[in-house]
Amino acid sequence: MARLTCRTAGESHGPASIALIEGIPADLKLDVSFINAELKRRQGGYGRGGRQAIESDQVDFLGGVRNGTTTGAPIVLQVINKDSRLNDAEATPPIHKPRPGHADLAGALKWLTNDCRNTLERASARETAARSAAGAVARCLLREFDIHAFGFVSGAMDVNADISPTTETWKDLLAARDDSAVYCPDDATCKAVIEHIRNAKVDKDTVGGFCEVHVFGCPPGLGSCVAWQDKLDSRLAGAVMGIQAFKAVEIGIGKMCGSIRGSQVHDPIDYSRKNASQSNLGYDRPTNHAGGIEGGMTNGMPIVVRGTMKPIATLLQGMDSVDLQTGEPSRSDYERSDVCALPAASVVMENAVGFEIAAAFLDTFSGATMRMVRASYDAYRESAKEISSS
Ligand code: EPS
Repeated sequence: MARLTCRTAGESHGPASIALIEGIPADLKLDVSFINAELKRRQGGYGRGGRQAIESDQVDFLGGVRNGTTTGAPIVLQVINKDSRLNDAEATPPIHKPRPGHADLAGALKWLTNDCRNTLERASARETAARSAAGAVARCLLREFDIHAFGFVSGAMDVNADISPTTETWKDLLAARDDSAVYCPDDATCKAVIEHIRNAKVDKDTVGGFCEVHVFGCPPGLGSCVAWQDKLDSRLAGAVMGIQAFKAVEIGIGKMCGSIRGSQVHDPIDYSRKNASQSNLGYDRPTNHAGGIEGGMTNGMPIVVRGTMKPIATLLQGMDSVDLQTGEPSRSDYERSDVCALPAASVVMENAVGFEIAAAFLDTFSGATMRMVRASYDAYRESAKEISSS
């Protein structure tokens, strides 16, 4: 079996955003309404610009899925772009004045051109439509094993709330998150984030912020300590850092580890056979500073990933830049954009994290069909029972 992988293709104003997924076993029933609900959520959130009024994202499967069930072949999916105009030169004119913080200048230097259009079309966060759909496909597999990813916005600017959902509380927080204009389950934080976005808009500026994803129900041992490439934290960091505009990723308490002593950082170990869950097998930890990962492997506690998104690079007020045609100073070009896409980014992150967890799950419990994956998982659980009762 090929490792679970995903590649995407497509430009922001091309015909579609596409994903090619390999490694999903046969006979997984896809919950298309769940996938489409994730796409809808990704389009929303306070701070979005005019583009989302044009699009109504829905997933189409072009390969690897028959009657809603995977066949074991590579899956190709697309999300159609209604605002498709890339072959109309007037509607997608050249961009000569790169926006600081966007891929514009680095792309112009890489492909040796003074037109940033091709770069910005591919670098655009429109790509995350396909990536979110791919993540939601992988999460259909995780849900079969009662593994759930829960993502939300935790703050922006001077606000970074400690929301800390637990295995017991996260489902209650879900409704609050989905009712919130910025996908934040904490009302005070939500109001503060909205205020920051509103003020930035008035000032023709942009804001970024903080998102978190918590994963509940993972068995222990996903990932590996034997090769750095297979460490789950390394894979998660790569996946989250690969989301447009993300500048930092932390697992558990993250960089705070450097500020406090070992006795305060590390999570003590308890054992109680009667409290065993599918995740912890009875080994409980009163704290979860490690974010559910030790030695690159899940340790039975919920996985906690934190991401920081920079402010969007397209500023209505522009920024100091240079006209690549003349070399003269100029304000950067303005393309229609969002003031803040942080809520959307939390949805992308939830699905990107879900995808990596599914990849690590299938590395451990592999099989050509869902039945084989289930058998492998059940065999592990049976053996685990013997170990903990011996
Ligand atoms: C983006 C610019 C905007 C965003 C886009 C990302 O698009 P447009 O130039 O068409 O207004 O809306 O994000 C999406 C289209 C999306 O679906 O998330 C950019 O430059 O990165």
